[in-house]
Amino acid sequence: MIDEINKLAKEFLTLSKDKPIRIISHHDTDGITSAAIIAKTLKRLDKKFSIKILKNLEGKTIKQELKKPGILLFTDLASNSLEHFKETSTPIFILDHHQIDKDKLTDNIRIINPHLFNEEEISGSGICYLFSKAISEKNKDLANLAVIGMIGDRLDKNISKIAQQIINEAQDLEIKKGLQIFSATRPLKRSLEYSSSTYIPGVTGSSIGVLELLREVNIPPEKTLCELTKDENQRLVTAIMVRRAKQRESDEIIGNIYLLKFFNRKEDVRELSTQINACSRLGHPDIALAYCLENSKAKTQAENIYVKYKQQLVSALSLIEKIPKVKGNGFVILNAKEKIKDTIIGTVTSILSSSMNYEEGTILIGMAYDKDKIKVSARIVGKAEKNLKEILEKSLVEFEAEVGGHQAAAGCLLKKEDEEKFINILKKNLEIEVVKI
Ligand SMILES: [Mn+2]
Repeated sequence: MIDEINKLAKEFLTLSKDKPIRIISHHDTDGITSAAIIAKTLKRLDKKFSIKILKNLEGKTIKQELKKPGILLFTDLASNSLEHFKETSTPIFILDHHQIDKDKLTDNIRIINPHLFNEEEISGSGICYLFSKAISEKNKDLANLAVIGMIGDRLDKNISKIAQQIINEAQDLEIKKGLQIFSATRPLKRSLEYSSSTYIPGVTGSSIGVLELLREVNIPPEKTLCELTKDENQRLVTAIMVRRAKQRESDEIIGNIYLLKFFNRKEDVRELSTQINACSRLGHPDIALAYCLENSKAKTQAENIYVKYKQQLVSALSLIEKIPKVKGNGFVILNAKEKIKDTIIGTVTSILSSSMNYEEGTILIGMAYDKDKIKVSARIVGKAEKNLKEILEKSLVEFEAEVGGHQAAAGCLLKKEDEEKFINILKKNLEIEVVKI
């Protein structure tokens, strides 16, 4: 794959000579860091470029983009949209890691996707970094951004060889074992309350519960996870394990903590990644991008948005418990309608899937309105033995909607008028899925 990247980088430089470059990237942390890596690379070459960040890449957007002059470079998306490039002869560059339909590849598409090389998993930002390094070794400092993107896509559970190499090349990165509660560099009274990655019953989302827990283990609420003594850390781990006693064993509460110097302060990479994601999802991809490019005004803005995001998340979590649910054998449909923002319904459903409220194997379907559309997010509790993407695809045959994601986490955007009909079909398909197993 590396040889192919080198070749592609050369071609890119030749073909983009004297031409404006238009970068189109995905709106999650991996997509934003991908765009940031390319932006820095092109800036160093003194090239003209523009950046567009998209929630999802639609056929009509591609059509419009193809009419404009210049070179198109897609990062962290487009592998799923190859059919829209067949009517053009313009060279298209794609750096992506999403599922790809090889049959739809045409000669004008120049693409790097690990699935084409039978490579192990690597993030979009990781591929962009390798591309950038192929252009110049001087871009090695951009490995930090690739690490943030990798954590954003949660690829740190199973680190491939290439990903490990990128980690090794990152500067000022420190990795240590610890509780999977972020941020490890902020006061525990905050990080425990918002710890959506490790769900603690009675503590996550409850400031009173947090203070009770800290009093019980005799740890000052202002201390950060990184500042704890060995004893304090052990007491905290034990207390959390007790509260999670009923939890499934598959969830691990101890893991690697990535600390990276950002704006001259040591930061928890999971928090950076969540901040970038929050900014972008709440409608400010421009701020997210500028933040990655270490613009100090963007830093203040990003922090303010993040505070709002955390508040929204905590209130959405308590709200979702109260809305009426459609419960079936092995599945729960949570239709929040207009009560929860479409931008956070996926995160809320993810957090619920790691809480102990549902049995292992339960399929959770979160739904929320997005103007005249409905955002649907499917998650599974525990290990995924069912293919959520397939289930959604099967349920959407009659509708105009494209399914994104993969086996364990999938989603789509549906027309509001199809709400009832979709729920009925989905219910039937979920029942069938349960019978199958
Ligand atoms: Mn990605």
